[in-house]
Parts: sequence; structure tokens; C-alpha cells
Amino acid sequence: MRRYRVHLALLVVVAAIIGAALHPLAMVLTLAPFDTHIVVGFLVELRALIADFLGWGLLSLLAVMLIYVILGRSRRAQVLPQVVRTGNSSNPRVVVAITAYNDAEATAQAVKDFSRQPGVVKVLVIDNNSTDETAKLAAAAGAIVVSETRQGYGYACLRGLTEALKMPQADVIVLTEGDGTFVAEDTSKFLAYIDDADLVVGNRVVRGLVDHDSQMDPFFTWGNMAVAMLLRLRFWDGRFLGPAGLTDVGCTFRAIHRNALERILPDLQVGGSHFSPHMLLVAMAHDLSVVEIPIHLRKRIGESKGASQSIWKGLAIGLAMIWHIMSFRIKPGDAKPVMLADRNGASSTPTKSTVAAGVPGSRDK
Ligand SMILES: Nc1nc2c(ncn2[C@@H]2O[C@H](COP(=O)(O)OP(=O)(O)OP(=O)(O)O)[C@@H](O)[C@H]2O)c(=O)[nH]1
Ligand SMILES: [Mg+2]
Repeated sequence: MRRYRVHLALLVVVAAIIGAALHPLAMVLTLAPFDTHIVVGFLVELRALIADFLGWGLLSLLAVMLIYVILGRSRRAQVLPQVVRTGNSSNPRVVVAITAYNDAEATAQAVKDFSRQPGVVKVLVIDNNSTDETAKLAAAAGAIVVSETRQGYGYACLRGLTEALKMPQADVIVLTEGDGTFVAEDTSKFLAYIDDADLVVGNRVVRGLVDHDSQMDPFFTWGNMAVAMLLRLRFWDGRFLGPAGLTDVGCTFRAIHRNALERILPDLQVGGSHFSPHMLLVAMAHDLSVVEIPIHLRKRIGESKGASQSIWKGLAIGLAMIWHIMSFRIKPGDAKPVMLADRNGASSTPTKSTVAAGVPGSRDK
């Protein structure tokens, strides 16, 4: 079922489009100069059937979400202790983890740009089975290159967070992409807020900061804002409409305190495309304080491997995010240990981190 849920969701969208198209089609057919009442009758019946199916389906989904919200809230009656933030709070040492999959040129540039930022002590590149020169150029640019063999955007993020945490000098871990979309200078914005929150996430929906030719066209902008509202509702807070003022769910660029990451890492379980909202959900389930800040977004260098490949890809990923938000449930800390590949991508060291692909075998974000 897990495997086919995106296909199921796409089927629902297609059914909705057909259902919406049947009405004008039936109207046009009634104007035809020949007898169409049988066909028109059939189209009207079909439209009613689709409307019933979608209406009841939507109500059932909302009911399921409501049950999860109520269950989640009753569990949250046990208030979790605040994260104790250690490390140097005025001048935190930052380790940057960059996800990379066949983005040689852009990743090497990102390594150079992030290495120059104040506070950055190490840059890691998580090479996710690239067949181009990503690993070679990243290393030449000064990064520590880690090879993650399990294909998937979430696996790359997870590996980056895990490896960064192994570095004793990391007070703060920054996660970002090596595709030229994010601006390294924005790191200082995250650091300006990192004293106020456990997790600082970027948003890519502020006019003036987002380039016109970037990934964030109206479809992605509205989609991200809508899904962010769903996520806020999932952890309802009467005063601020959710525990964090989120307006974007898919932004990789984020900064987290070492101690906060130590708390949530065992519960990060998505290896696929919807890792970004998953990390937000886990952070909120663990009562981390989350602040969202506006950041720049540039046009991508090289070809998209993720949501921007096509409108269908974007839609499928958006639907996977919605499903995940609606059905998300964790008992903080109950993740099982698994083996993580070592730096050479070969044998592995057991850690507390459990990793399970949300979209099995997915190569795409
Ligand atoms: N999609 C995807 N990206 C991966 C994977 N492994 C590592 N990455 C990297 O993770 C980042 C996200 O992928 P992108 O292709 O930028 O996808 P996106 O951010 O949704 O959309 P665009 O930036 O518009 O292309 C990039 O830096 C990739 O190089 C993987 O298996 N799939
Ligand atoms: Mg990208």
C-alpha cells in the first residue's frame, strides 16, 4: 500500500479533473444537433459517482487526520524537557552538510562559498552515487566527501546530519543543497536566530528574495504554502496557528543545534523525497522550538533531480508530503537501530538512527 500511495493520490487528482470536465462536456453535448441524451445521462451519472467517491474519500481522510491530531495531542500531554543547548552560543562553530547527486559544478562552487562563511569549520558533501565528477570536484574544493549508497534525497540528508554530528567541533549543523539554488551568505541569517530556536528553517516564499526564474513558480509557491498550513494544523496551537509560523515545507536549507539534532536523529526515518516536512514533523513532535526565516533562492545550476523535473513529479512529491503529514505518528525515541554505511559507503557502524525510505527506490526528491 505504501508503495502505491502516490499513484493512488495521482489517480484521485485525475478523477477530480475528469469529474470537473464532465459537466461542461455534458452541457456542450446537449447543444449538439443530434440526439445525445443517452450519452449526456451517462456523463451526468459518472460525474455524480466521481463526486461521491471524492467527497467521501476526502471526509474519510480528514477524519483520519483528526484522529491522529487528537491522539497526538493526548500524547503531548507529557511535556518533553527543553533541549539544553551546549557549545559556544555567541560564536557557534558550524559544520555544513551539502547533499549532492550529479551536480559536480554547482556542488564544488557551493563548497567554496560555504567554506568562506563566518563560523564554518567544516563542509561535508554527501555524494549520493553520482556518476559525474561531483565527489572529485567537491574534494578538490576542500570538502570532506561522504559516500551515501542508498539512493534518495532523504538518505542524503540523513547521512549529512549523522556525519556532521560525529564532528566534535560542530555546535550547529547546517543542511543545504549543492545545486546553486541557495546563497551561502544567508548562513549568517540562520546564525542570527540560532540562539532563539533549536531549529531554524529557511523559507523560499518571500517576494524580492526569490528569483523569477527559480524553482518557486506559482505552483510550487502556493503548494508549499498550502502544505505548510496543513503541517501547522497537524500540531495545532490556538495562539500562533501552529507551533511555528511555517510558510514553506520543502526547503532543505536549515540550521539545527547539536543537542536538538541528537534528540531527533533517532526518529528521522524518511529516506525519500519528503524528508524536509518529515524533519519538521519530528522536530515538533519532540517539542523543539522552530523559527522560519526568509532566504534567497536562485535558479538551479544543472538538471533537476527532484520536484522541478515536471509538474507530475512535483505533484507526486507534494501528495506524498500531504499523505505523510496526515498519517504521521511517532513515539519519540522508539526508533530501532540500523546499520549506516561508513565513509567509504562500505561496511557499517550501528547507530541509533533508523532509516526507512518513504518512497522505496525513489531516485528523486
Ligand atoms: N532528487 C534527488 N536529489 C538528491 C539525491 N541525492 C542527493 N540529492 C541532492 O539533493 C538536492 C535536491 O535535489 P534537486 O534536484 O535540487 O531537487 P529540488 O530541490 O526539489 O528541485 P530543483 O532545485 O528545482 O531541481 C540536490 O542538491 C541533489 O543533488 C536523490 O537521490 N534525489
Ligand atoms: Mg534543489
